[in-house]
Amino acid sequence: MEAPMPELVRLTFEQDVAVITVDNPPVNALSPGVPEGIAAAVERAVAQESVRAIVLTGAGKTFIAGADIREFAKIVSGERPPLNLLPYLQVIEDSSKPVVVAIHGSALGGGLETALCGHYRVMARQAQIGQPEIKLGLIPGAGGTQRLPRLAGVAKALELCAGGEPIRADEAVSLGIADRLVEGEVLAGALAFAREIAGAPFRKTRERNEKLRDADTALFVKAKQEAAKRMRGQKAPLAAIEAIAAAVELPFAEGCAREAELFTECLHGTQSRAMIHVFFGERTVSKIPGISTEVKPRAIERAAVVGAGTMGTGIAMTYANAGIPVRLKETSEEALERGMANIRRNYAATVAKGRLTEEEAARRLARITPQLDYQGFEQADIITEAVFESMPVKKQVWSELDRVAKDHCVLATNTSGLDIDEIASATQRPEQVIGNHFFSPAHVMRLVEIVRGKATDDETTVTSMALGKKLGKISVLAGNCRGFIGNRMIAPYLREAHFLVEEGASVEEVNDALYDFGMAMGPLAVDDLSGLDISYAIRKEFARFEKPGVRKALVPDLLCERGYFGQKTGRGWSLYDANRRPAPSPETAALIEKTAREAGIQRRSIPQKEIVERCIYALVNEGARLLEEGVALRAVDIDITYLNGYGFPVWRGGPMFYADTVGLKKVLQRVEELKEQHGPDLWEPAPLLKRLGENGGTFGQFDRDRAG
Ligand code: 3H9
Repeated sequence: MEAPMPELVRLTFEQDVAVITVDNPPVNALSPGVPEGIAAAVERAVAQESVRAIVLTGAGKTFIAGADIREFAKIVSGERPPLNLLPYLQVIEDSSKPVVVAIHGSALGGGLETALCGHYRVMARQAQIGQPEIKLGLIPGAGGTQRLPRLAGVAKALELCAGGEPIRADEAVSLGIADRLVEGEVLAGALAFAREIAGAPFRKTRERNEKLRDADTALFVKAKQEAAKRMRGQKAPLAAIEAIAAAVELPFAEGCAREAELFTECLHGTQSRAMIHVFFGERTVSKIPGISTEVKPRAIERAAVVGAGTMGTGIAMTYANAGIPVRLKETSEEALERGMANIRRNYAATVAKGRLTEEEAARRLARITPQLDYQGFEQADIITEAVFESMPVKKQVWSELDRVAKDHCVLATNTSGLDIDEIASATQRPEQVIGNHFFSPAHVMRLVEIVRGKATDDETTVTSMALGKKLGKISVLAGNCRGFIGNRMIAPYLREAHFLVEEGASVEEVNDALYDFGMAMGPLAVDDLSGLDISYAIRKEFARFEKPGVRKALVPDLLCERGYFGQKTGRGWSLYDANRRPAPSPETAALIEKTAREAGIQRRSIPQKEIVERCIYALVNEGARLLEEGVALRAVDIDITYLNGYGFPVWRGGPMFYADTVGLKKVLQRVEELKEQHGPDLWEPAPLLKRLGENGGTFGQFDRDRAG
């Protein structure tokens, strides 16, 4: 008796065409049983005499979104055997009856590799295909690097496999990856196509070698250079390029073997573990424990923003870009015009770069209504206040807004660290007040910290989180404390960078050490970019929290007193030319040396390793405190904050994940040493770090335990 077909894959018949449907919600991943099911279904369809062609499709809203990412950790730990999809997929390619793959939604990673084994592909207009494995620190491991260049050509395959970005159906057709664009229902289009080609000769993708001949060495050299620049520090893009080189140089089977070797190397590396952690982390941060699923987000159809400075204009553009009409208020004609000019300049630059059509830019601009009064604010579903970062100013604005905002309006304050509860106290409805900490430039940066005050109600929280998604942002929920997650952690990180230069490291050594670690910019370069005057103002605002007698960096205030605010004044920690290119500043170096000497700080040459450890472990130690206090819900929330708002390298997984890879015992030991050297006020290990470090724990395990 024949074994029953796994339910994950169904075989049905539409007269002379067999239809194989993968049904593995939510995204039809190639979980155990799916590849086997597809191969078995193909064999059964081939054996059925009346069948002239086969259509392979996905149930629900997508084709196959790839291998099951949840399986990878089990393979690495040895709990599951290595994944070898090739033999199953080859059954599709070896079918004696033509296989037409019907793609709607996404065909990504192993999903595209499955599709490439079909003899034809038809795509819905909105569908996308891609090899995004490098975003998981992996390379295509089921023949993608071997078959894709045979269909798309080597140059395009390099771009897709080493760049990771998906492409749309029309491009897939023009490249020869897909054969037809289907308007309307994709399965109907695929059935019609199958009947057209049934009976005609067809070819196996692995035998289509013509396009491999276009390749030359220069193409690979250029691809490697680009990958090294755009994805600095990442191993997978280079491995993907090497695997495509194997497609050109070796016969198909040997090329596949090389691909498998490279895939396995990546899979067992730390980078892929880190990037898979990030993939799931980006989805985890939207889940808020303790809020019932009954609480639904309110619709946000109209927005209003107060303040047309850098943040306010960026936030207004963010709403406009997401299709939400927005009123933008300023107090003077001049400030309003400056803000609108900034917005127009931004859109014009995006059009000039070819990233937006002129028509679309005009539509977005038209969604922004500049004004000097509160007209129309009573209709807004959310009001975002983005005025100057000063408590009295914000409270004044909120007392006015409270009078004009409608019932159930989300009252969002854009602050990078002020007390949300105090701001909320200026209104009669603190339960509707929430922090929305956007990062500059707000229309570009992905991160928004959503800050819950003590009175903020669940509906406001859920609405803010859902809105973040609609705006194309990653929203991380934070508790209300000075600096929230991101800026509270950045304070000790920058503190160490400042101390290090005073102790003898040069500005360039500090910047280079962290840049080489993988940070998008060195800490002092970030300081210069964001403006030394900004941190100066924050230091003054929070001076009352400082503990007397604790060491403070001396040079940052001195730079500000000289009017050296960083890039905007052409000098700060470094010197900047008209194009904002940095050069060492002898004057700053002399100021640092003199200040340190006068303060009796012993100067020495500082190894790169110490620079990195002091800055990064300062982050980790503060992160551990935030976790224990509940300001951050999970360690992964801290990681996602740092990756998307602070330029932490994605391939290290975020500061807390990185600390886990170093080993918390080791991190703790080093923090204890630093405490010996610099005192407990600066380096007292966070109790959580101490506990985990002493008991062999990890932040990852802490998250799992907290989740229950
Ligand atoms: C690969 O294929 C390697 C191969 O070369 C073969 C090697 C041998 N597996 O994103 P969403 C979950 S590597 C497991 O919110 P959307 C996701 O976690 C893979 N789970 O939906 C979430 O779960 P939850 C290459 C997956 O509509 C739920 O599905 N492929 C997978 O916004 C919904 O996801 C990729 O990298 C998966 N492959 O976006 C594609 N995919 O509800 C990865 C998703 O519990 N996936 N989940 O939080 C995506 O890019 C998006 O999910 C997609 C849909 C665009 C498909």
